[in-house]
Amino acid sequence: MTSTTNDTTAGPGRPSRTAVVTGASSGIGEATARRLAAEGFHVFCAARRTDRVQALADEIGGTAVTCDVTDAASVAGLAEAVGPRLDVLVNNAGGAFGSSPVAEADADEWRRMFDVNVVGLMQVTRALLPALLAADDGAGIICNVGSTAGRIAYEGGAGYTAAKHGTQVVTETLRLELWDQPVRVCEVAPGMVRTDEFALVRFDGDAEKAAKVYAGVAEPLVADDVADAIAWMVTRPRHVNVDELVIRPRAQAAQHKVHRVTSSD
Ligand code: 8X3
Repeated sequence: MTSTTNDTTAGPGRPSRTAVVTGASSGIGEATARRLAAEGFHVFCAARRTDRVQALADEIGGTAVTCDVTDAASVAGLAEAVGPRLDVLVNNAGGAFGSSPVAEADADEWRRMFDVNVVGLMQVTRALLPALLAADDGAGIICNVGSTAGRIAYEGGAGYTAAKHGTQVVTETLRLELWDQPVRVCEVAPGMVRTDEFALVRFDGDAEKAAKVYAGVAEPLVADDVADAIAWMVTRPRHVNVDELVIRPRAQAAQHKVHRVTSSD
């Protein structure tokens, strides 16, 4: 784990509110880090790709932390970099790997999905909870980035939907377990969001397959839309807990009901 900051000192010059965003190297994580910085947070930008989080942290005046959420030692390093107090944790690191039907599923892909979407989220939460409980005025908040895939099933999606159902259930469990503690627990569950990497990673770099996910959809959500929702959720007054927020593009009424305009229409 390495961390570098543009401003390591507390006090004048350093914003009083702090946020950690995991998976900050691209997509929703990157957009959320930018947005929270614009809202006045000092953002710890955590991800495996050092060059990317460093460039982002340099740009937004935050702290870059090289961190693999699936690795306990790496997560311990993140907690060390953050220190004793934290206001906001956005557990965004996650992803989909593969789209095979269950009958042809790859166990390693499934393990990777459970590892990053569920175990990683748990490890980061466990490590940073003491700091969140020490946030000023009991205003600490955890926002887990789930998915509409955590609410339904679809063919070829079982490994990912099972993992994202896991994200949802862990969030709910955590809220029950922390009911009397000064910290809030919420989940944002996005539907179709067009990012540079999500579909490309899922289809192992196959750009044609990835493009088909968004084919004919004039306006899928973009990462900034989700960042906007997250920023709203984590900046509510401290007595307000937005349990879960499902956000989709207008064109997507459900996973299987997407309005697509193709050239043959
Ligand atoms: C992404 C939503 O529809 O690709 O989390 O499963 S979907």
